[in-house]
Amino acid sequence: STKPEANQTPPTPKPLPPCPEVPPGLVGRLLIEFSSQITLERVQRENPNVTEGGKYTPPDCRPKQKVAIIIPFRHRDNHLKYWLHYLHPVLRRQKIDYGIYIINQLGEDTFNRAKLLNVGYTEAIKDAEYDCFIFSDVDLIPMDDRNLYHCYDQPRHFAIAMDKFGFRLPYAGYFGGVSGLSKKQFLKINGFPNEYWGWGGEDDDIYNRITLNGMKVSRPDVRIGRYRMIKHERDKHNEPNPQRFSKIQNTKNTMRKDGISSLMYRVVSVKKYPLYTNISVEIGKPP
Ligand code: UDH
Repeated sequence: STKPEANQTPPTPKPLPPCPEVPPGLVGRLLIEFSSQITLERVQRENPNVTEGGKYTPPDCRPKQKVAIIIPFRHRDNHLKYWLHYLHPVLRRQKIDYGIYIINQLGEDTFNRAKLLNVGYTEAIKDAEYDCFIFSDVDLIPMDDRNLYHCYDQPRHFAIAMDKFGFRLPYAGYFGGVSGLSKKQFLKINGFPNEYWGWGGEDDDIYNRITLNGMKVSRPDVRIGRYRMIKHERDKHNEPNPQRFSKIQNTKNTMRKDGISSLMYRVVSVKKYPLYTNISVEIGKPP
């Protein structure tokens, strides 16, 4: 017949509209507690649209950015359960296109948070085309979903009002806990330092890198940037680094040679779990 067939070509899918600046489904202040036991099975059941490796894309709009969330990690499985339980629903409501990367330091040598974050950046861009990187400690849970986990015109500090600091910024140049940089911002500062072994100073070094490169830190309103930290004792092999005070005086001289440009490590395994991707790495030990 010559009659045109209505269903010959499959319908072209409607292009999704861009995601709105302010996601419509946010709830604001959240109730956060760490007394009930959480299982990963439950978290999985409650987040059915999160796909293998801990990835999510909003089904109903087109996000501007693709965000890699990078968590430095060793021996904190219980904290990770809470983090996944609270953050997956928040990130979904925020309509973020994201993937979760746990960067697990193998062995029992001194912990190195900033180097693990550099590893996370490097491994995430091998996995997908991310343009924003959010670096979060595993024990920090936002208390308000209006604190949007994407990147901004300037490097972002998210965790500005933690319970342990009386819900205030502890000092003007504080950049610890949860922070976010676009790919361009991250490369402009040569990533993070690799030479801060043990606790402390690496976040101040990153702050110095940002200001020395002509950028300034952007922050949410103090009523929105509130966080609960899961209480814990000091970890083994992450003692305060006595060199941190002198090292942060020297960022200007060290940042060009110590950073993403000098990063060395060995990936031992990459495992995609339902709620996150685990990357276990050897990063060496202090000289
Ligand atoms: N981290 C681990 N394993 C470790 C050490 C650190 O996963 O063994 C990661 C984790 O994501 C953690 C982050 O690195 O959230 C920062 O380390 P931290 O939690 O030790 O740092 P914070 O400043 O605590 O939160 C310092 C010790 C406080 C002791 C208080 C005792 N009352």
